[in-house]
This record gives sequence, structure tokens and C-alpha cells, in this order.
Amino acid sequence: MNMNIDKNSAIPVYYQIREQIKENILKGILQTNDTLPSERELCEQLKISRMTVKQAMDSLMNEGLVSKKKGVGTFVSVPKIAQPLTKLTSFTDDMLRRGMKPGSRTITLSVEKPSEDIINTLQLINKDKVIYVKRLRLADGEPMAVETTYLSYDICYPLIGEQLDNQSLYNILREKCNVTLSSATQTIEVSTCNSDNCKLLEIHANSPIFFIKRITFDNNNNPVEYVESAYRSDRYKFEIELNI
Ligand code: 16G
Repeated sequence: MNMNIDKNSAIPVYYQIREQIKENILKGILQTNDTLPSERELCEQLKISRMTVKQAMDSLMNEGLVSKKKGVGTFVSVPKIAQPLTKLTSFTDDMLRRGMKPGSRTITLSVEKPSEDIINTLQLINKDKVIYVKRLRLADGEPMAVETTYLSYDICYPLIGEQLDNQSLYNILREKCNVTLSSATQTIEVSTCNSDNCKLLEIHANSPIFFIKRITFDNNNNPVEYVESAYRSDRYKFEIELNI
């Protein structure tokens, strides 16, 4: 990789390195899983300090463009999935639109006694039952998110007994439960992943995740599902279009 550093420039040297590596990745000169030159090689090649190279690499890592494998080196990361935040879509539709194969593994599908919070969120009339579904979501076979879903039993009971693995919940709600989903409210927070979810998502303990809560309403404005999801922050970013 050819790099030109101008030590007399007002632009910090670490930033110049970072931008040149980034450009090589965005132009496809450096491709997914390609190895970057080691920090030592870059120090020697550019005659700069190890700290400056490290600062450039850390900044690329924070942006999710490269990742380090201990004792092996630094690699170009798989590009993150850019998820728009304006449309009410399902995981299945999102993946299909990207040309990826959606998948899911059902960890739990059961009928539970709802907590007060769930009763209030889903405005449950039948306060004894809620459908609880925990699923691992996959894209091209790779774990992306763990979704914990609570569904109104009275509206969604035909779901019980359905085979959910590798199926779209929204399709089943539409086809088997006669539910037309029409809107949702969603919040996104940064959190750390608990150990059960880290294992499912195949990420290191305490990795940062996007913790997303969604309440989805049907066309009569009844809350149908409440979902808490842990999305991998190394594989996802969110995109919002802003208009004046
Ligand atoms: C999305 C939704 C989730 C919904 C699921 C249905 C977010 C954060 N979550 O993953 O609330 O239950 O889609 O997907 O977007 P499915 O129809 O493929 O099962």
C-alpha cells in the first residue's frame, strides 16, 4: 500500500494515515479480510512513531472499518449493515432487500404470565397470558441480533404451535393472525451485551450493542408486539434521512 505523509502539514499525521487507509477500503483497493501492514512496518515505512500509527489504527477500529485479531494482525472488516430508520420493516424484508439470506433460530416460544410493565405496554385486557418469543436472527448464517418479543395473546394466539425457525414473524402475524401492522415506536440505546446473548451472537463478553425497544401497533392502533433487541454494533449502523 502506497502512502504519502506530509509531516509539515497542519493535518495531524495520524489523520493522514487514517484517511488514506480509509480511502483504500472505500475504493475497494483494500478488501474485506485483507491484512493491513503491521504497526511496526508502518512506523518504519513512514518514519513515524508507533503511537501515531496506533492512533490511526484505533480510529479506524472505532469506525468499524478494521478489526484486530490478537497475535495475527489487523484486517479490513466486513462492511456494516446500514439500517434506515424511517420505515416499519421486518428483519426478513431488510435482509432480502440487501440480497442476504435471512434466518432465525427460536430459543424460546412460550406462553407466560406478563409483568405489570408488559401488561401496561401492550395494554393487555387478558392479564394472565402473553406470548414470549426469543430468537437469534441471522444474515447469511451469521448472528446479527437477539430479539425478545412479547405478543398480545388474545391477538396472536394462532402463533402457538407455529414453526418459527427461519420464518418471518410479521408474515405469520399477517397470514395466521389477521394482523395488519401499521406503525411502531422505537428507541435505540447503547448498552453492553449480557453473557447469554454474547454467546448467541458470538461476540466477546461485554461487547457494546445497540439495545432497541420497539412497540408495534396494528391498524386499529392496538399495541401487538413489544420487542427488546440486542443488535451487534460491529455489524450494524443506523441511517436517518433528514429533510428541512
Ligand atoms: C425487526 C424488528 C422486530 C420484529 C422483526 C420481525 C427491529 C429493531 N426489530 O427485527 O421488532 O419483530 O423485525 O421480523 O427492527 P421477521 O418478520 O423477519 O420475523
